[in-house]
Amino acid sequence: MTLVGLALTGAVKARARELGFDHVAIGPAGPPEHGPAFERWLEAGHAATMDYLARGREDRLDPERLLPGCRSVVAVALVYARDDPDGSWQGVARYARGRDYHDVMRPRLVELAESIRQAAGGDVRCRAAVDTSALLERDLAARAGLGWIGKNTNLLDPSIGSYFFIGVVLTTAALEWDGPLPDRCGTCTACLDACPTQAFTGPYVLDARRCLAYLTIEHRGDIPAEYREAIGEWVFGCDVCQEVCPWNRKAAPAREPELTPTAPFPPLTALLDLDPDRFRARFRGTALTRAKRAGLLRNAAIVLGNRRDRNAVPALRRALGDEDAGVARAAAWALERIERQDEAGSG
Ligand code: B12
Ligand code: SF4
Repeated sequence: MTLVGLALTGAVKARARELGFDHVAIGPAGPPEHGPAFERWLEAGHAATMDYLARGREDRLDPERLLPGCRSVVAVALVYARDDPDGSWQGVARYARGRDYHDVMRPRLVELAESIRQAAGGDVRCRAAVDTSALLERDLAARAGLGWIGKNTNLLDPSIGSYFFIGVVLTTAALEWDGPLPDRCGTCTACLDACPTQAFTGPYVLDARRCLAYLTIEHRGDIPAEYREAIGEWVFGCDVCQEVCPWNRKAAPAREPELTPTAPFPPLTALLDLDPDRFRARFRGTALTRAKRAGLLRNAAIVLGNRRDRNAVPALRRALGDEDAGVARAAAWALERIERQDEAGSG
C-alpha cells in the first residue's frame, strides 16, 4: 500500500526505530543554513589537510546536487558511549571503541531508504549517507530537529547528549517536517574553556589544525611539537569538549551491541610492537584503522613520552628502528623526554 503525508512520515520514523536508531527527525532539504559559515571556515584554512572538504564544497552547500529533486532529510542518531569497565580504552575517543560505525550504520540506512521507497511508491528516490558523503550533516540534522548545535560544534540532544553518530537519508518523498530545537547551551562555555589546545577560535568555530581529533586521526607525518604535550593520554581522537558538557552527564548509554569493544585495548608498549600484519589483524573493522599503523603508533609513542614512564624505554628503543620513520621520530622524542626527567631527577 502506498502511504502519503502523516502516515508515510509515521511509518518512516517507526522503521528507523525498528532498525535500532535512538532518534529520528525529518526536515527540509535545500541549502544548509550555515553554508556561508562553512565557506568562511574553509577560507580561513581551518580544514587543515582535509582537502576533500573543499573539493566537495559545492555539494555540501546544496544536497540537491547529491540527489536531484531532494525534498526531505531523514536524520537519525545512534548513541555510541558506554562504560569502559577495565579502563583500557580511556585514551581512545568513545566513538571508536567498537565496530566501525560506517559498517554498523550504512546497511541500516540503506534499509531505511528502501523502506521509504516501498512505502511511498511511485518514482521516489533516496540516498543514504553517513559521514563520508559531501553533506553538512550537523547542519541538516539540526534543521530537522535531531538536536541543536553546541558551541563545540557537536549536535546535542537533551536526553542523549552528544555522544551519537548522525546518519542521513535524503529523499524526494514529501514527508512532514519536524522543527529545529531551541539552543540550550545558554551562557555555558565549558567546552571552549576545556579544550587542551584552544582549538576553538570562538563558539561554533573549530580550527582543525589545532584539534587533537584531527592531529591524532587525520594528520599524516609528525605532530607539530607544540601540540605533543597537549595530547596527554589521547592515543586516538579526543573527547574533552564533550566530557565537560553538562548535557553528557546524564546521557543515556549506547544500546547498540555492535559498538561494544570485543577485547581490551592493548597496553601502549604492546601496540608499539605490532608489525603491519598484526596491526591489521587486531584493528580490522574498527574506526582506528583511519589513523593507519603509522599514525596510531606515532600517537602511542607520544603518550608514553607524556607519561614519562621508564618502563616504556625498552619498547620505545625498539621503535627507534620502526619501518616507519615517523614512528621512529616520535619514539626518539618520547625517549628524550624520559631521559631528561631522569637527568633532572639525578641532578
Ligand atoms: C571533518 C570532520 C571532522 C574534523 C573537523 C571537525 C569540525 N568541527 O568541523 C575533525 C577531524 C576535527 C573531526 C572531529 C570530530 N568529529 Co567529525 N566529522 C567531520 C565531517 C566529515 C565533516 C564536518 C564538517 O563539515 N566540518 C566543517 C565545519 C565548518 O562544520 P561544523 O564544524 O560542523 O560547523 C558547523 C556549525 O558549527 C555551524 N555553525 C557555524 N556558525 C554557527 C553559528 C551558530 C549560532 C550555530 C547554531 C551553528 C553554526 O555551521 C557549520 C557548518 O555546518 C563530519 C561528517 C559530515 N559529513 O558532516 C564528521 C562529524 C561531524 N564528526 C563527528 C564526530 C563524532 C567527531 C568527534 C567527536 C570524534 C572524536 N571524538 O575524536 C570529533 C569532535 C570534534 C569537534 N568538536 O567537532 C560526528 C558528530 C556527531 C555529532 N553528534 O555532532 C560527525 C557528524 C560524523 C557522523 N556522521 O556522526 N571531525
Ligand atoms: S576534540 Fe579535543 S582538541 Fe578537538 S576541539 Fe574538542 S577538546 Fe579541543
